[in-house]
Amino acid sequence: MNDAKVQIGVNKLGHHVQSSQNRLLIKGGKVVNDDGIQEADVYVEGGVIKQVGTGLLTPGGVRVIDAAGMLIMPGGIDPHTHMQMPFMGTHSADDFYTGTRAALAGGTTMIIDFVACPRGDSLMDWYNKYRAWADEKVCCDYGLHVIVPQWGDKTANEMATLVKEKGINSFKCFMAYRNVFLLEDDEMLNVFQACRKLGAVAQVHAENGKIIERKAEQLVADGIRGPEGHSYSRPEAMEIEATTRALAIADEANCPLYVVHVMSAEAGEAISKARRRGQVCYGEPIAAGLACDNSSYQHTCWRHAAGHVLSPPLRDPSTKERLWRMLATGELTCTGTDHCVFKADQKALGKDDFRRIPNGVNGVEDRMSVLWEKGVETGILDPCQFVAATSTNAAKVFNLYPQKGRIAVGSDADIVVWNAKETRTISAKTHHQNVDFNIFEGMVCHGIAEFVISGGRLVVDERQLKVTQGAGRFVPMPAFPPYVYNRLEKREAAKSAGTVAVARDAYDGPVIDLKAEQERQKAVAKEQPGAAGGGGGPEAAAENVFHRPPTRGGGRHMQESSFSLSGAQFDDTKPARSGIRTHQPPGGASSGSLW
Ligand code: URQ
Ligand code: ZN
Ligand code: ZN
Repeated sequence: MNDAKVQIGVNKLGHHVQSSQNRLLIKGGKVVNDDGIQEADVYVEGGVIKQVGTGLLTPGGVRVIDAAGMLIMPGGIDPHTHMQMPFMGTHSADDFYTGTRAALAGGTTMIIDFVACPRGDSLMDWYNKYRAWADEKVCCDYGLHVIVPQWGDKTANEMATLVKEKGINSFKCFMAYRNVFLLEDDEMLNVFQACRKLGAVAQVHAENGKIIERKAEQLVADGIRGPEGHSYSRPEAMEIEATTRALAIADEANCPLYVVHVMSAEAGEAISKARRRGQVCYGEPIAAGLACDNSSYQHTCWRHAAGHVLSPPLRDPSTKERLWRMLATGELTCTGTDHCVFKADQKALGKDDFRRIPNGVNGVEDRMSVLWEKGVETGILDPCQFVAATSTNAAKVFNLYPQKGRIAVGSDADIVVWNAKETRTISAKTHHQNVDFNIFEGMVCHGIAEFVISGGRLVVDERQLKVTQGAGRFVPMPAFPPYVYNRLEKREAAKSAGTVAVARDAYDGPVIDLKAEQERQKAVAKEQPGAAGGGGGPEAAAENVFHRPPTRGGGRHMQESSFSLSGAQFDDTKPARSGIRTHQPPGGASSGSLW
């Protein structure tokens, strides 16, 4: 791991006004936003962008950054990281200091991490814990999503407080990891409904955890204990099924849904289809899924294979291309990393049983380069789309825009000056992530973060990392992101317009007396030859199973299933009957034999 030049304990609030180092003029580059590219200089002061244009008038004592031939882009926003997360008996190895330092080294200037509250605990306690961990360590700005591992009044109240008072606007549900995070469908519906009411975005880890658990047990029983078992136990169908189910439940709740780490192309297509139906939903592929594949699970080096264990797992090599196409067309919206690293000795907790390998891979430092190389250098994305996928779209979904995700007057000075002409080779030997392995090892990438500005501070200066521990801020994310909720509210109104009671005269005819009807059926059964007291025949069984009364002719109601596994029908023993009357059939009494 590379050592950075670290300053510790610099006054958190004073960093915008500390020195003329914070008056920066970025000159000679091209400004890239999600909607256009222009040749312009950018002047930064007091942590915000003050001017964008040519021939700018700036005060003296300004540090000039030469961006000739380079791109000036909004710093990356990684909406999916897990720093120092307690998980599977250990903690992810990057904490909020090492993790955000690595993020900045790669051109990412904001992370959104997850408050990982285990089942049974208080969301608020864990939020406070995460704030305390992060506030003193973060080198760049950060926000938080909150994992909801259970449902109940307390959870509902805590969600409301988190949204109204604590800067939270997204909650994540897990469909996997039973007894820790997994929510049942009805619990998830409750969380989604609460999100809708509060103006939050629901997130989901979509995998059918219960079926996976069964498959994993079977694999271990069959003697498959290596990391390949992780991949075999989590087939794509389990991700597709859970994604489809989560989308349906979110639609039912009229809640916006953000599907994290979309690893399966078909799961991505389910999201895309839902979007085409008008549902407000988003999919997030991650750097790992866009650049790696499941061949790594077959590697004969255990560490290498275990180093790629994450959930959902990497898929077959054709998946990457399909995920890329969906990102390019906007069917998938944001890119994250799910950065959650574990060192060799931590991964080794599962050396004899893949179920105990802590799940997670690196990416927070690598995402920008990997996406540029695999997306822009290949002609799949243009630089504007790159900005959208790495920064602007996340800012819009999580209501940070245009404070974040844009180079414009008034926006935060979170900027990366990107040298797309040069390359670097990714390696665990040189990266800043606190882990002895890199899933992108050896990848040669165009795109180097030559200068990075975080909250107006120059934190990467000609590739030299100069971070300040604790200098980042918690950025509250307000409820009801307009990018998400404007359309959702209109759609909801249109949907409910079609759900109205039909005006009609009240029905005032007779209503069947079910009890009397049952008595009558029993009496009829007794009359049957061989009914043996009417107690144990098929009719009695039918009474317990079928809730509709017999048809007017006394026969089987054709809308009831009448199959039994033996092939018998419940009324097989009944002779054909006719002439059984109801007192007053619907539509009025009839004198014909039908009644
Ligand atoms: O599922 C996640 O998001 C975390 C808890 C672990 N990382 C992973 O394997 N995806
Ligand atoms: Zn997850
Ligand atoms: Zn995650």
